[in-house]
Amino acid sequence: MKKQLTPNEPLVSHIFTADPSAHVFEGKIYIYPSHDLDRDNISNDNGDQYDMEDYHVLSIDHKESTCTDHGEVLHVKDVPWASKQMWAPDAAYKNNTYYLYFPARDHEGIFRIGVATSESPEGPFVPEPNFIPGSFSIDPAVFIDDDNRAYIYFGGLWGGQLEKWQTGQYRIEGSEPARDEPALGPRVAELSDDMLRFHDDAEEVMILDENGYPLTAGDEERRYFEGPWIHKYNNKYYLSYSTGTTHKIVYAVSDNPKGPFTFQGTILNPVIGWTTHHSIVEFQNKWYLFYHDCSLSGGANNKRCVKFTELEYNEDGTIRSIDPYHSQE
Ligand code: FUB
Repeated sequence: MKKQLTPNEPLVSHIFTADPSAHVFEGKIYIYPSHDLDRDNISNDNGDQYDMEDYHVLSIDHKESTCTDHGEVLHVKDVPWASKQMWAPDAAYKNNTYYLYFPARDHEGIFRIGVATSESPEGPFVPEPNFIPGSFSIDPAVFIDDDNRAYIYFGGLWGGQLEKWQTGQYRIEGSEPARDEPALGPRVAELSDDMLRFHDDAEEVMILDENGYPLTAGDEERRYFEGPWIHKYNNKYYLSYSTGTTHKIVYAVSDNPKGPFTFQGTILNPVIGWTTHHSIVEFQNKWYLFYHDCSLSGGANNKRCVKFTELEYNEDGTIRSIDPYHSQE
């Protein structure tokens, strides 16, 4: 299935898609999104309305300016450890292999992160029988640094259960810190050479304000909620993420892939719909933001569509804020 491309318009409209993770593989942009189903589920803070079952892979043919849907590449019924809710995935390439990282609830209802492999960026992907040991919560994002070391970032509040892991164990009663306490950060772990395990235990990523203090849990305009993404620009590491309750994509910068990161500003102002989720990729010397909104369904929070737009830097390395519904400048 192919569709003509226009910036800020849905990449595809024959299915609902969300949470786009974009990468350049084999000279094309491949997008690994969630696949929202056209169902009307109960809606709550636990995220039950996001009842996804499978993944499709999309790719952009720059010359023809079309987007292709390569079809279903992995279904929950083929993942032995997973029961439901195939949420935001990401992909990586190493060892002549394409890896698809994805969160889902296990048979106890706890979110874990799994990995599946393929010889092709288009899939299909074959899952490992078990989730990655030591993994938890949602929204994996994998970054391979210039030295070929790979890092996985993950974690999301509320439905994503991150606040339930504060002791290092899953505690059902775990809740967000008080508003004046440090906010919870995403987690990061270096991946093993085979990309199938954590090389060491996951650590919490610190996000600091302009005075070097951790952002607080009550600072909802800036604190981490879900959807981490890492990219490198001019030798600095940029961690971008959703603020959840204030519906923005913001970013922080560090000299080290594990942080601490210093908060910088907003990349994307709120879109139509509750969630916001993105990725950033460089292609042919331009930078692009992939994101989603709920415009295709007329605002249904669980029926989203993936879009893209150009992303621009200022001379000092800061990113120009994007208003999703007005052209830049
Ligand atoms: O798509 C389900 C969840 O919604 C994702 O995992 C979050 O990042 C949010 O976009």
